[in-house]
Amino acid sequence: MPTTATALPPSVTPEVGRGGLPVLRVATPAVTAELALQGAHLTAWTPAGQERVLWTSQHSAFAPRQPIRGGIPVCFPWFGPGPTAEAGLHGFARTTPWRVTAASETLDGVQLTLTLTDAEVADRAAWPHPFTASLQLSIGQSLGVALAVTNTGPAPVTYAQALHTYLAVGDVRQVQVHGLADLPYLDRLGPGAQPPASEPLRIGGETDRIYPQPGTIQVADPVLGRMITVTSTGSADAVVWNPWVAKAAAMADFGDAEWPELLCVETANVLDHAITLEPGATATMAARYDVTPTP
Ligand code: TA6
Repeated sequence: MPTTATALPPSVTPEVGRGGLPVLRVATPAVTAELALQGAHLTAWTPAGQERVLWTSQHSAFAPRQPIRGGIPVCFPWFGPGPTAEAGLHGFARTTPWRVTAASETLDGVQLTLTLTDAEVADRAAWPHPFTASLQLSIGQSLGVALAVTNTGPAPVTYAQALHTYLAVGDVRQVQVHGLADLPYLDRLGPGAQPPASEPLRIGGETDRIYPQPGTIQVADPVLGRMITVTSTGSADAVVWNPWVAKAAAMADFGDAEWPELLCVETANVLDHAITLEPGATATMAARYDVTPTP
């Protein structure tokens, strides 16, 4: 079990989680959360008085080097299929254990920093570049997640990234997504580049779209009576995804009847917006999630 490289505040407890994966459990009067060290993967975040805000499949694998289906997968250093046939979907960061390198608690909640370097990645053949990545989380009534990547090598390096956030919703067919109007988007289901659609976006089928990052996206959920606001910085793309019926049924780690329970709103730099870092440079991409009750 990877140990934490730093002392933990009383509200953060290391435990053996599902499938034997080491996790940190966060519990304060304001919030509960769970983070798997594998992938620095936040698998649960529930502000006091709210329903869970992050969705995780009841059928997810929890096993070494297996992706966790739900929460906030940290997709790095690529998004989607890898550079080689052997390279897993969405990069190696999400299936590699990270180290806890800082932990503290304030009135606003718990702050955690986890770190990953190239030396700790078992198989870097698909992307053999020196790097240091850190994920800073601020876990309270709101959630802040920041992914900083430093090029520790002697040559420029290019990577793609996403905070692939699975938001829990009451029924995806009834949510309205605001903030994407007037934006052309890439429909990844085949049609390709599309003109702006009307506001708000409603989900009526399998949806897999990349929008030029608008900055703030709001998911209005009439079933759970809340609005989730996603505010991103340092990202040029937003990905919106729901597998709908057929794709959910085709995924072994996704329950056939789970697809109405979630909508992925992902903060990303992908495709033409991949990041190129000069030696020694650092780039940070961050997202903040706020939950407000709605009448
Ligand atoms: O971001 C959308 C997407 O690329 C979909 O095409 C689908 O492959 C999904 O990600 C899978 O994400 P996950 O992180 O759960 O493996």
